[in-house]
Amino acid sequence: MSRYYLGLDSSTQSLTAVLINADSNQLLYELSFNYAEELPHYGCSDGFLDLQTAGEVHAPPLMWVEALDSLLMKLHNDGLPMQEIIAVSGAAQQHGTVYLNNGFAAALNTLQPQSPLHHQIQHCFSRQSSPIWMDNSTSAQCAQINQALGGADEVNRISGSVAIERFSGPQIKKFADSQPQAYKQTSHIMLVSSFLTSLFAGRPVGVDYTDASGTNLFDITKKQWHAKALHCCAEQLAEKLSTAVNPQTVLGRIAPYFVQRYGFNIDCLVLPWCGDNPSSLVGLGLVEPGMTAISLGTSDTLFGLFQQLPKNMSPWAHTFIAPTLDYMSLLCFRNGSLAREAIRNRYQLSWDDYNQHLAVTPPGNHGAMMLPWFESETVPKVEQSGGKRFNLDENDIAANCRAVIEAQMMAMRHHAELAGLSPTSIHATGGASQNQTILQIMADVFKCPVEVLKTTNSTALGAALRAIVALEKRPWQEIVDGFSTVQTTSRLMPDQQAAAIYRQMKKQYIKLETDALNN
Ligand code: ADP
Ligand code: XUL
Repeated sequence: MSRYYLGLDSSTQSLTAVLINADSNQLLYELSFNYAEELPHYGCSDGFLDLQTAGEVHAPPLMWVEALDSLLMKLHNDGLPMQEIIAVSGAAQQHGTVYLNNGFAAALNTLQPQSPLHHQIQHCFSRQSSPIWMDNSTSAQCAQINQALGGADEVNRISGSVAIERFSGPQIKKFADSQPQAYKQTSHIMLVSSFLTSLFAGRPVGVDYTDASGTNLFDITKKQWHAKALHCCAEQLAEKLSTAVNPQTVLGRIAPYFVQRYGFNIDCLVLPWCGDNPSSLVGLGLVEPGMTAISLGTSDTLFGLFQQLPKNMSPWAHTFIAPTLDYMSLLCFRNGSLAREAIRNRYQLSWDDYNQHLAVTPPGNHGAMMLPWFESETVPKVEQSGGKRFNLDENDIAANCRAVIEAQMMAMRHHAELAGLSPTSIHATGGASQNQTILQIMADVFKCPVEVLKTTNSTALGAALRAIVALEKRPWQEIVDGFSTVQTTSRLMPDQQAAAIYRQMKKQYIKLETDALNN
């Protein structure tokens, strides 16, 4: 019998499943289910509801549940070896909150296989829609939390992030303050991850440490809810959240509903779902401190593992507990491809033309520099958009092409260091990671190798790999190294001369950034 593990990823727009074989280290099956296409009756064209109130972005939790049933039915109908799946785990979009009444536990305990889940739990919600990570409507609550806990720096030190609008704590506070009756009728507050875990476990399960770190309510040093933070958010919050769970805990056997309806083995085990970013970290093979990933997408995201919290926590970074129980930092630079595209469009270039311009300009760009904030920026927080040029002629196309890439890499290195990350190797992903010229500048600025991996669906894959570690008690590195899709397709080494130039240039970049922030 082969050892199969199922990993799921409930993201903003879709639910994805991957099935892996731990004997052959292969990814056998991948399937995505798009909410908008397959479940149009929820009215979520991009996976969320279009609310009229400024900054509010919600999604219907029943849509995630119906997607889960539909996806599992597809796996079953596609003839997957459901009987041989040893364990199931998952990951979900972070920060979103689900509010359930006192009927939830009983409903989970008496699930009938003849009827889909969304019919059986539809009356268990004390709030019909869930605010998700795109919700930006809680600035007032963030200010109140910061004040109650002794300032933004203190909230950052305790919880790993300054109070942030999309984080669960401010969202819960807003609900408790504005709908006190509905809050009173709430028995369980879950994150998307723990809500979906509870369905598989057949009982309400607490949030895992990785996702608890995205709430502003969790003490990331002690790995437990922070009493004062809970208290300043809402009454009786500790009971409603229940104890946070170590992500490597085996929660027990899968609920009979899944055995009878989809043919899972009665002994199939359930692990807690994590946040999607922590899970993706594992799916990208980042399991040792020092390893870092950079995704060059619409925005650029950098995340990596480290062991010790820095003395001064960067206000721009989010620090989460990682699935390995190390720490991970996440930095999201809003101007990623947005800024690169701004330059490309300004001079009407193809990516080939762009790379030619990079090829004819030297590292250091003869001292020409840029602050690449073509849109408002999140790291560091800059409200006003507009790239700034220094010693750089706007008509010098080649120098502008190089300036934006060098500036982005300098900013990433500088802010990674502030967040406690000193990359020793970088795994590059995302649309622009196919551009080797850009990746070479990354290798030179960070002075470390940059690798491109085969991995797709790293979040769902990470969930399945976590389950192997929890059950087979094998080392993380051994599991990700053996896994065929976590292997490198190309590797770029830093050029020592260029790295020395960038070391000097970084100091100038930091000065430009600091001056701009102070003005
Ligand atoms: P998303 O954040 O939407 O998932 P992707 O990871 O798919 O984004 O990346 C899309 C971006 O990749 C595009 O906006 C484009 O600017 C960029 N891109 C695609 N090909 C190249 C290339 N050869 N060089 C640089 N950037 C590229
Ligand atoms: C991370 C964040 C998003 C969501 C979406 O802080 O808000 O990456 O996890 O998937």
